[in-house]
Amino acid sequence: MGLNYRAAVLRQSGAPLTIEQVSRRAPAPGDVVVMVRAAGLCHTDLEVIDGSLRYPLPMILGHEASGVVEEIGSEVRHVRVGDHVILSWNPHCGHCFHCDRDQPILCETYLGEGPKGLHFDGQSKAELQGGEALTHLMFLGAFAEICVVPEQQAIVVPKDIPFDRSCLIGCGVMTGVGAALNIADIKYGDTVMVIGCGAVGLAAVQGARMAGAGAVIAVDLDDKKLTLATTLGATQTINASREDPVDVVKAATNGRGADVVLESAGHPIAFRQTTEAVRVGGQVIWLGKIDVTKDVGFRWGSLMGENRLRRSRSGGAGPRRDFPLLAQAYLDGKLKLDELITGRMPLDKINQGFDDLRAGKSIRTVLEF
Ligand code: CXF
Ligand code: ZN
Repeated sequence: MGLNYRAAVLRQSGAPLTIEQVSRRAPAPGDVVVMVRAAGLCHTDLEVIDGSLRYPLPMILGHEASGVVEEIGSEVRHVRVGDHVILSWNPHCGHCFHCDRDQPILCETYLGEGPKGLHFDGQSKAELQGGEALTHLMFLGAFAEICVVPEQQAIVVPKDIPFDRSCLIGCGVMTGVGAALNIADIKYGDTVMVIGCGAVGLAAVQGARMAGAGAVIAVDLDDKKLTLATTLGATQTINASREDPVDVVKAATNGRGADVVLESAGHPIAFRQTTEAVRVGGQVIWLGKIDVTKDVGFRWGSLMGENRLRRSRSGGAGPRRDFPLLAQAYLDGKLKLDELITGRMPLDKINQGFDDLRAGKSIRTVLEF
């Protein structure tokens, strides 16, 4: 493909994305040009569309994607033309305070530069007809036929995993599975509770089983999502509109509570339930998000049990280590991804896909290119 291609552009928050003809700029020596083949619609994109996450516009969103490498810059070493890659949304400089302490997710350089929507080199990699620069979400901007990304954000995976499945590993699946495998310390036979069965929660259910949990108790308000949780390995489900999840988990554990509670609902009530439902000495991992200016209330006594409380935004992802492992787990039948895809659509239907996500109708809608 040449320099011109189609992209979904956010020109104004609150307004629909517009499908536009855009062009890419020359890749830097460390860049990789990727032909995007599939991209998932994630809540974080929706937050930008709806305006609760603000970036300079016009912007190309999309940060959960996979594709084929079409071209590489002269300094690229780990990626070759023709490779199949999953895009990583965690650019990091490798030499700041937090990178030096093995916390690339907190990279200070990215936290400074990311909000500008330009790459570390200060460049935009795409422009509108007429030459106006576009910004890119998380240095990606994957709701486009082509994406120019730094080498570190193009992670090579086996060629036999289909793109519509591999793209999910880039965000939602990595966060959920990683919370169980990388963040929580799940012991064989543990009781793990997962609150919220969207894409991240359903991945967390699977991660808990992969980690050796004996019981996985899934909580949601939607019976369809709970049925899916059972398909993916939950041993018990709770519809929180009918039963109190804290009571049910206590009843299932001789009154103690769950060894590990993974939260992926992103609701103040769910956050509060985590510390009520965990046993003393247990672990709570918060994955969900609410408006960062809002408060969450906990009963002080629920925090007295020597619990480990941890927030994770990425499931402790080490993309070059974890993305190929998860792709292989899919190929080996140990990680289910097909079940997470509730819709497939072309780029020009993207606004419909986000309407479904906003209405809670979808787990993951995947754009296919
Ligand atoms: C999110 C996780 C929370 C911080 C912003 C990015 N990841 C992707 O959706
Ligand atoms: Zn995401």
